[in-house]
Amino acid sequence: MKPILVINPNTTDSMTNAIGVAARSVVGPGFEIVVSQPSFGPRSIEGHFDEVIAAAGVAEQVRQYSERPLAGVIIACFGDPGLDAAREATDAPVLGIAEAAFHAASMLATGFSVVTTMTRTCILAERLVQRYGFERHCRGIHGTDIPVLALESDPPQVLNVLEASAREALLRDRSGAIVLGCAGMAAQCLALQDRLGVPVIDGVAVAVKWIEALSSLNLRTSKRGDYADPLPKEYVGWSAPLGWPEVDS
Ligand code: 2AL
Repeated sequence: MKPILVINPNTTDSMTNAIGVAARSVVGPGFEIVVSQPSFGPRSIEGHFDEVIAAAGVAEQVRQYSERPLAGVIIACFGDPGLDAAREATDAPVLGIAEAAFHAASMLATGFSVVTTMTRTCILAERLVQRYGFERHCRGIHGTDIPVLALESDPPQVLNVLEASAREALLRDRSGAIVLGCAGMAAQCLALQDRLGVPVIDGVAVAVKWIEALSSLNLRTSKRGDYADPLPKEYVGWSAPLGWPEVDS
């Protein structure tokens, strides 16, 4: 069984477990899902400060698993924190769930809308849309003002709020698909798709499938150029174990 490491960049155990359930519900034969979360950092990621600390947590987890023969790594938070750093730290393919979802949505509709959690997190998704070059496909990003950790507390009510926001987004943006803007929304994906009658994309599920495809084609992260291993150097303080040692050849 080839392991796919799914990192929840926040430190809420129940959300890590839920992400594991979502990933295992779609994983194909020959692959297994291994879930992890950082040993430090915010319980949820809802802004720039949270995201910076969470990115270091993602680096910690990739570093911890870097000796294992992974089929791939998934960063299961919609800000894709630490994505480039993770690609330096392993040659396994690494996908962020926002990146994976944008690619899938752009293949299923000419325009998509993102429905996310707190309105203040919309800027994080907006910047990813720009960074990945999806400005011509993403027609709007909509905050529901549901806090990340409240997604688990009342699923039927969350589904109603997501449905209302998605219906407005489809109309206002003239979109053909909805991207879920938080890993904690994975459990709502199929029910929402049934209600809306348009593709609803959960980045956790599509990232698992992209990783299976890349791994089956024996495609790994390029180690030529800027995704080469981090330069060996000493790190100090709490980050000391993350330093890349000199390898004797
Ligand atoms: C997220 C997410 O996916 N996990 C988390 O803690 N925050 N995204 C978001 N837009 O709130």
